[in-house]
Amino acid sequence: MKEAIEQIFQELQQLKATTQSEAEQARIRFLGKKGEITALMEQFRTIAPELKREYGQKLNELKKATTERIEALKSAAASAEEATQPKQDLTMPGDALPLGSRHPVSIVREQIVDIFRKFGYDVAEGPEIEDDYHVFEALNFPPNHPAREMQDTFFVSTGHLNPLLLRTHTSSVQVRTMETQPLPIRVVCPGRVFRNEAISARAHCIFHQVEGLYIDKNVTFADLKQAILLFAREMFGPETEIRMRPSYFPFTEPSAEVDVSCNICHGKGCNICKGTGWLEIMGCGMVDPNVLKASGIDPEVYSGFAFGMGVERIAMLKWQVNDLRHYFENDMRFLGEFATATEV
Ligand code: 2U9
Repeated sequence: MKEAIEQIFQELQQLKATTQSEAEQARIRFLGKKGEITALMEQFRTIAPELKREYGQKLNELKKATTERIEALKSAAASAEEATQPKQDLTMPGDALPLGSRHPVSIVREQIVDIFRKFGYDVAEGPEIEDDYHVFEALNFPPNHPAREMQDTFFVSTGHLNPLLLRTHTSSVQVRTMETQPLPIRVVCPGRVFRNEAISARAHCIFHQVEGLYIDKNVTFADLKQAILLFAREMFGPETEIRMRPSYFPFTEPSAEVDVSCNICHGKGCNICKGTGWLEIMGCGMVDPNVLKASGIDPEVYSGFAFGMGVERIAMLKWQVNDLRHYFENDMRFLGEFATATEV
């Protein structure tokens, strides 16, 4: 028996297995029901009691060494097999990655800006945190105008002459353009604006505007009307008509609100246009002489027109979305609707 144990110890040294199944064969050979070590265990029961202690110890060592050796061979073979066999079926089609899409407000803002680019306008952007001068003072807002009140404007700093605030319109960018750029000026200014308003289906404290400004010699209200008509037809279709209603803004005189003919009912009256056949899309007017003067432009020589529109409002009309809040919630079900929406 002693020799048999020694012999197996020797064999263990030489034992090799290149696959897991070869390692399993070796386990069966030594430790299986009819295995060599199992047979020695059987034999052990019949040996003389004085040898039991010594042989028992040897046999236990042998069994332990064999088990460990076979386990080591098995795991080495498993890693080798894993390394040579592809884990996945590489011929399977891949999983499609979830694709993002442009936000509807970005789509419409870009569409508006592109139309004016085509008309020869430059694009300018400016700071969202502005000062009172560029948002109100230079735009002919009187010192006590209600838009300057805390209820309407988010102030960043107060208590001095020119407080910092979140811009309530992008007109401040046009003011900066007038201060720095040579005449004539033809510019559109897209951007985010902030108003201290309660959030509802029709209003939000953050929204986006595109404003425009054209200053040159002999710019007239007729030029303004033509520019807006061409824009409306590019944006809402070639059949679109516009109408202007008198309005008031501190920075323009005269001022107007612009409506486009309803592209849903074509003027017949529907629930989108509330039966009127018209949809309000923007405000506009001739730049007030005080605004030109404030930025060092002589109103006796130059004149200009300006306009402004809310991007969310245009997007609501375009896609018949009835609640402004959808544009701010980033619900993937809503945003997914615009995955391929690049055209009207
Ligand atoms: C300068 C001079 C004049 C920009 C203008 C409007 C009319 C207007 C509103 C539309 C909906 C703002 O988003 S809204 O709430 N805007 O009605 N904006 S004229 O006039 C300017 C701008 C800059 C130097």
